[in-house]
Amino acid sequence: MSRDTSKIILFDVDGTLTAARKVIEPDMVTFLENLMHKYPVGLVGGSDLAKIEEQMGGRDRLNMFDFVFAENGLVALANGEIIAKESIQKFMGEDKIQELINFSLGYLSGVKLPRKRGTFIEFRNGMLNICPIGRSCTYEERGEFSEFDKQHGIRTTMVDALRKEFTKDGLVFSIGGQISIDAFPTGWDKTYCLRFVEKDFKEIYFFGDKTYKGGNDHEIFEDSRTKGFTVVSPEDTKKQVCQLFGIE
Ligand code: M1P
Repeated sequence: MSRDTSKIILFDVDGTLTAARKVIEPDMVTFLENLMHKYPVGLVGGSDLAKIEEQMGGRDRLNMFDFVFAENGLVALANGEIIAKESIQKFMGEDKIQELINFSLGYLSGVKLPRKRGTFIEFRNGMLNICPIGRSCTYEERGEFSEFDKQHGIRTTMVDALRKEFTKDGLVFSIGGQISIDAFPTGWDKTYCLRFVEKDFKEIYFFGDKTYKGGNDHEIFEDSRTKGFTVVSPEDTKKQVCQLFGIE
């Protein structure tokens, strides 16, 4: 059976193909393998490449996708090969980066939480990931923070403070997952990855769970180049894709 290469289907990772920061389930792998016999498929994650690789169950699994866009596409792979990499360090310069890091650490030093762990700022290729509880928390502690955050708006309040301070410098702040805030230059949201596919595909489908304003799927979901779909879980993703593409 030949593939319909006029279309590409892009998927967010956390909450769309997997549970938050969890490894993909075997039935989802089978589903995607079958889908890839029919259409090109790509991943668009906010996380860095190492985390997406881990969630897909290893490098071989990752390489089966036509495209993998880590950090919103700032690290871009086609058929397992890196085709582009963008650097926030180059874009912002050392002084501004330190200003952002110092402000964030200063802000977090005044925040009391049920628990704090380590790695409050993760420096990636194309973004800084700011995490009030610290990225080295356990899965249980992650869940606990997420509930606390829902009640106390820790991240939304911090995003307001960051926006007040750094919007003038062309930085945006987005709540992508359960425990952290992504910081990157304007335009380096998930729409960034579209430059790698817009010329070759007539239709670009996108499925994501955080498509609401402020969520990290919002911009690509709304973009005129994509047909965007909101899902509520990996199960819902399968259901919607099957309905849309007439798959049994
Ligand atoms: O779902 C994408 C997000 O995944 C992680 O978020 P958290 O650890 O907060 O659940 C991070 O890698 C984040 O950068 C990313 O947007």
